[in-house]
Amino acid sequence: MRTQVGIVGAGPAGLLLAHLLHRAGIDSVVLEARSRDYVENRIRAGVLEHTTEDLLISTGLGARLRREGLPHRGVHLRFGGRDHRIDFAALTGRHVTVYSQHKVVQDLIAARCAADLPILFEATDVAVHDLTTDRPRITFRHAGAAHELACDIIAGCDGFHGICRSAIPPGVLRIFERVYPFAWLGILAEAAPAADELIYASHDRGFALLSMRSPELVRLYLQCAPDEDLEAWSDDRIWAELAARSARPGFALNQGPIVQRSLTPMRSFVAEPMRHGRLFLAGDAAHIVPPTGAKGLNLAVADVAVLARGLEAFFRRGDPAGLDAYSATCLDRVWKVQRFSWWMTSMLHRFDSHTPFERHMQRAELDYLAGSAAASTALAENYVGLPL
Ligand code: RFL
Ligand code: PHB
Repeated sequence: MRTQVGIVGAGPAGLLLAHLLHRAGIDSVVLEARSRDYVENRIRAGVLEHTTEDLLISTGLGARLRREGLPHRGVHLRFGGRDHRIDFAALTGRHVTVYSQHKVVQDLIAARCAADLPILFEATDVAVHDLTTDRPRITFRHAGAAHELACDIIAGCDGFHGICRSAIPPGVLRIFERVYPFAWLGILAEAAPAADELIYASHDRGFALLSMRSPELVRLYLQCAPDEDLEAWSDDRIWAELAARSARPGFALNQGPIVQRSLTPMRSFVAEPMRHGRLFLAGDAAHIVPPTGAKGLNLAVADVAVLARGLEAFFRRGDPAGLDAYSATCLDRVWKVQRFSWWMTSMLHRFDSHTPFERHMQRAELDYLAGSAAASTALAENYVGLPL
């Protein structure tokens, strides 16, 4: 088997890259470890930056997004029993769109299948070889047989636990990492959102986030211990804790059946550079942000937008400049987004190690944000997305 770009991973990064390459007339093969059903129903992110939305719409993926995406023109920060709204539209002229990551994945898979392009689910024993030659290879097993895929370029879009980053020899990558001393317990519940925008609540008991997926489905998160036992959380305990942390006079959550629960560890992680020879890392394979800034999916999209441009120049004109600049171009954005995600996380969560002084600093930061148009604008322009 032979292709121009071998793509490992059918998450948003791998699938969108394949889509952008197809539009540029470049062949690719996507290899995915999981089943189609699994990747299409994996509940993850929910907030699209305006640049992500624009890219999806401008490349023909806007039909359902336009119908089902919920435009949000602001978010609420809730602390001290009060709300402060960050008005994205007034401060930046932009909005974000609430649209599930799994729908983005479904839309991309549908487009690839409609064009009859190769995507192999349940590929096992995937391994990458000869990365520093101009004929890198991917070996894998599929439907009971061993295969080899000869490529010009390999895109490692296989997420944080994939094989591509670890195929890079020791000593090449520099790793930067922070692991936070808490996780998020997330639920999906069949209930109407209590407000029409997201609420980020900072409370002495810990952080809570009230998000949504549709007018009938809410996505709610509670800060918890990193090794929290989900069994110890009855539905009643979850609702009581959410209510306590989001309390405000006149506010009540709508409850409904909890249809999914998960535990998300919180980590900031960057591997530099994002390239080794003919292997290019994109998305979570190269970096992880804590979800407080709603950035992971958007960062994956930004990476592959840069990579697709570089690959187009490389294959059309033999011009390697875009590929040579890929890592530095992406990392410039990655570090800004890391800063924002770290800052949101640090400002809004309860840290058991904090001294009373540090708690005052957190509260003063929130008060300053609430009272300053300059500080609110800084949050808003990062949240809606820095320019691509
Ligand atoms: P993915 O989505 O992890 O996809 C990688 C794919 O590679 C496959 N794979 C392999 N395939 C072949 N061979 C192997 N050896 C393989 N190993 C792995 C995997 O099965 C998978 O299909 O990475 P990608 O494409 O880089 O996309 C990144 C995003 O998924 C991630 O950053 C976001 O979900 C993060 N995130 C959020 N991002 C946002 O922009 N906005 C949000 O609101 C937001 N909320 C979240 C989030 C992530 C969360 N969790 C669960 C981590 C909320 C949560 C709770
Ligand atoms: C979500 O809806 O899943 C979501 C929203 C905002 C975040 C993180 C997750 O910051």
